[in-house]
Amino acid sequence: MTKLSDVQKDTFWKDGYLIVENAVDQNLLEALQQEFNGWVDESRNHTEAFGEMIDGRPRFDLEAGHNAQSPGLRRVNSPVEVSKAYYQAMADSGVTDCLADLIGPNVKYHHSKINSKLPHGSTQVKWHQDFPFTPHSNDDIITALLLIDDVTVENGPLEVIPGSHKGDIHGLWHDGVFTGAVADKLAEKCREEAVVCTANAGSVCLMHTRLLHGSAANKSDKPRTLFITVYTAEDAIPCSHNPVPSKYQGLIVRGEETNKIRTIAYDMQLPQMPQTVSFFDQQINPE
Ligand SMILES: O=C(O)CCC(=O)C(=O)O
Repeated sequence: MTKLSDVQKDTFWKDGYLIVENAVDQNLLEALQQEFNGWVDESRNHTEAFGEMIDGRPRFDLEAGHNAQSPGLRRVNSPVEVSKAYYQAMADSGVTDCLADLIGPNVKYHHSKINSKLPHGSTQVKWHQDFPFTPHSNDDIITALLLIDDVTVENGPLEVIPGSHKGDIHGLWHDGVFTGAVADKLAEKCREEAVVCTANAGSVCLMHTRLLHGSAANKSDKPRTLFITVYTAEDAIPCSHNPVPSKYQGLIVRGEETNKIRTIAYDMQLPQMPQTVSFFDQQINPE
């Protein structure tokens, strides 16, 4: 099913991102919200990261200061493996239709996660591009950020640099250390030029894998939860390990399998695999 107009598609390729309202229907949105609230409640029974992904690392990540009264569930890895609602949003929803319109007809799933910023939490995301975390043979790769809560300027919205997907690939290694973030000087420039992406719950922000982006801490009384799914063209073949491995990696969500590989020219240093539950640790305590 076609979801995007020609104007929307042109905007995506020009700016490197596009916000689409009402990407999932109200019933699915409510199911996604309820599921996440259930996980937040469950996290009250834990004092450290819990659950298990297919590679043995924890599925649920807690931020510093988390406790039963004031839970700090900041990351759920691969929620599609433990929730029908999240699986549906990934595999067959308006979001999937948007992906087919942009990098289709043949589209496959790479990985997914939930990033949550609870009220007045400290979690922030430093400036980076996604491609150096997940290099592939070509860059027809989109990160779809589905808003589970309304996102405002106060609650830690995504910030982007329009058009930056057409520029260089910026390294995430500095002086031999993988920081998961661009160099400080570039980050400073990004903060000056940033465009803030706000929208209502149920909207999706579609972001090209080479777009520079980051986000600040949540300074508000409202949570900011995003369901983030990375999709690739079917002929984009991974060149490194999946940072969030999933039994569904490679699932064809639209179109068909062609068994072809398409390449573009670039060079970059391979990423460092996260040793702990999420890339937040790589950015905060680089090794
Ligand atoms: O959670 C956020 O605000 C940003 C997410 C992000 O940077 C990413 O998924 O690459």
